[in-house]
Amino acid sequence: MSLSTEKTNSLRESILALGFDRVGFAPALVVDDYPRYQSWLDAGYAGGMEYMHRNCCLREDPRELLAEARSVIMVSMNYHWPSEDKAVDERGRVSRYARGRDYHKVMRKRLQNVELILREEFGAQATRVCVDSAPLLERSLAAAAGLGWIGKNTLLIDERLGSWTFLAALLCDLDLPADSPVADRCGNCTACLEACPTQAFPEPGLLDASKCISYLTIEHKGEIDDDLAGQMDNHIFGCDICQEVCPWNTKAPMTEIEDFRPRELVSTPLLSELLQLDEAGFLKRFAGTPVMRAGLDGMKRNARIALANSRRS
Ligand code: B12
Repeated sequence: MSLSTEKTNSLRESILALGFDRVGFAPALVVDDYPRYQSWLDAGYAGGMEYMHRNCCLREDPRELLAEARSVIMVSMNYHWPSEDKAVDERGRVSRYARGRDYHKVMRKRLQNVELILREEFGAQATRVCVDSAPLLERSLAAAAGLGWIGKNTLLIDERLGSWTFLAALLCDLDLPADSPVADRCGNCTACLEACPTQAFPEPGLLDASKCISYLTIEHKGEIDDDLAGQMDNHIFGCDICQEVCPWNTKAPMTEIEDFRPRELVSTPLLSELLQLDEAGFLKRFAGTPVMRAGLDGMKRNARIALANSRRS
């Protein structure tokens, strides 16, 4: 079913009114970038993220997730809060996206409200909410839906919001008019590629996740090679370096979403305190935030590395 222009505009407005910063539509068709994904896997750049290999072909076409899908509604949300200066006093640094309430929960709830509106007011009969964990190439789809361009650091960059955004998708059986992609505005800038302490970008727009501090601190299981650990400074969960140096992020507005307000005990914890935590203490401090993903053992490993790095410098 296709919608009139008037109806389409009213749908966009309803979605933005639910607290999303941007919305765009892409057709639910084969994703052009899929071969890039396949070669990324083949090159071993997914490191130990076995789940990226599992069901990998589902990412080729959103209709693998919802057979009736005709359109993909892509949304983004700004999570940019002012950040403290580089942490001192043997404190660790948690990346900005993980300092407040888990975005999976925040976005899913809001998209479920969009889902209701689509069904009740716009006649959709088949819908599916996808926040991060579904096998969907969110950045490719967001770029196709005109939400920004894919930068050399592989992040989706929005001219107004920079890259401090979360992405999510809602698949539906309505025929929505596709938005146009925006032009790549990275130009000759290579700040992100040069700033990466572990040289995790073999080329612009390509990330070797097995070297990325974000991967090492969040997804990697077991010990971390000394060479890489020595470059991790005090990053104990995720890394923002390739975003912090991006000129498009210097003027990015702050978010007004209270859920993303950094929690004091989460953002820059004392490393010695982390090393003392038991499961109950870990839960008390990090429940409801993305940090839960690393688990207590992962966070203690990261804290040990950060402490060793701070004592060496
Ligand atoms: C696995 C994963 C990771 C891995 C691997 C990251 C990576 N670059 O692949 C690790 C753990 C390292 C990671 C780190 C981070 N992640 Co992450 N991650 C994902 C996840 C689950 C899948 C990404 C994926 O498929 N990677 C495989 C590669 C090959 O795909 P890709 O980078 O998306 O690239 C595709 C397209 O962008 C396109 N493409 C890429 N470059 C170019 C260039 C050109 C010219 C063209 C034409 C196309 C093109 O082709 C690729 C194949 O389709 C997505 C959620 C999702 N379902 O998509 C979140 C996601 C990408 N992550 C996100 C975030 C916030 C982060 C971190 C900032 C967190 C942090 N602070 O530590 C870092 C950023 C590191 C970085 N520079 O990417 C956000 C990004 C939001 C945004 N504005 O871009 C996402 C979308 C989650 C979300 N729902 O908001 N992540």
